[in-house]
Amino acid sequence: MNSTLLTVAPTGAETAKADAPSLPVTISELVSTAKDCAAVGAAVIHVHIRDDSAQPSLDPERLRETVQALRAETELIVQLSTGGAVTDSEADRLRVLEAEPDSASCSMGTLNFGSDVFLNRWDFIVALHTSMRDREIVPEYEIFDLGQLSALHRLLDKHGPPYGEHVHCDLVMGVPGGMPGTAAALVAAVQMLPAGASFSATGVGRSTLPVALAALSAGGHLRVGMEDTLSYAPGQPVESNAQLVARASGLARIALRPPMGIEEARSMLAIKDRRPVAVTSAGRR
Ligand code: KMH
Ligand code: ZN
Repeated sequence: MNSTLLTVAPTGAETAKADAPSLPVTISELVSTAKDCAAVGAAVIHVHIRDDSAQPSLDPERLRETVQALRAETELIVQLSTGGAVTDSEADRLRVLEAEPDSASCSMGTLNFGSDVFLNRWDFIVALHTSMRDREIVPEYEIFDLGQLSALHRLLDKHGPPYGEHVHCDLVMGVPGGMPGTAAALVAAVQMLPAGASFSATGVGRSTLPVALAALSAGGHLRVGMEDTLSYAPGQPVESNAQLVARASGLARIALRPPMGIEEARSMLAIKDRRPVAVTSAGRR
């Protein structure tokens, strides 16, 4: 792999706007963040939305509007979170797919999430996987712990490949309750990936840089953003999502695996093209 897929996760469901004023919570803040991040190398945006009071939301209408706005204003691959917040119901999380994103997350198991529980029952995982395939949405399998890779093998063996047939995982490391954000844990996870799968990695909090460096050296891709870390360096709060994407782009260039272009990312992940048709001087896109 000679380029690096960069995903930005700009918002998440856990941080309060009051604690991080640059957290994008409105559709226009999300679009503006998305443009800034695309300009410095992001190809995918992993989206959680907020309501009018900046609280996490899975409101179907707002999800649809958000997907449409990001698609209209950027070329980014739009990935909606089906993880939502730990308090969201399975029904609401499944309904996220009705907003017709390009991609959606599919968390591969239940884990302690700080002092909460992030519940992902087996039958719910199967429902997400099969509903995404029916709707031609590409899943990103979120892996928080090694056992969840066993669950992924079982899912693919019993229920077949995802839409587009390519398997892409995101190793979410350093969650209190999940696998640690270390090079050793990353190598163990990579060894358990299904054959032919690609992976990105995300180190939560202080594990952001160790995980990014380990992922690059293991041939993986990167996810960064304010969903995962609010500290750029000790004593230095993150200023913006684009600051984190720019740093990841720099690391990828140092590794001689520069940021992957959006078209290459669409092809690697086998994304269905839902963008409005653009006619350019070179013809139809
Ligand atoms: N907010 C976490 C409980 C996902 O986006 O799919 C779940 C999460 C994973 O962020
Ligand atoms: Zn998320």
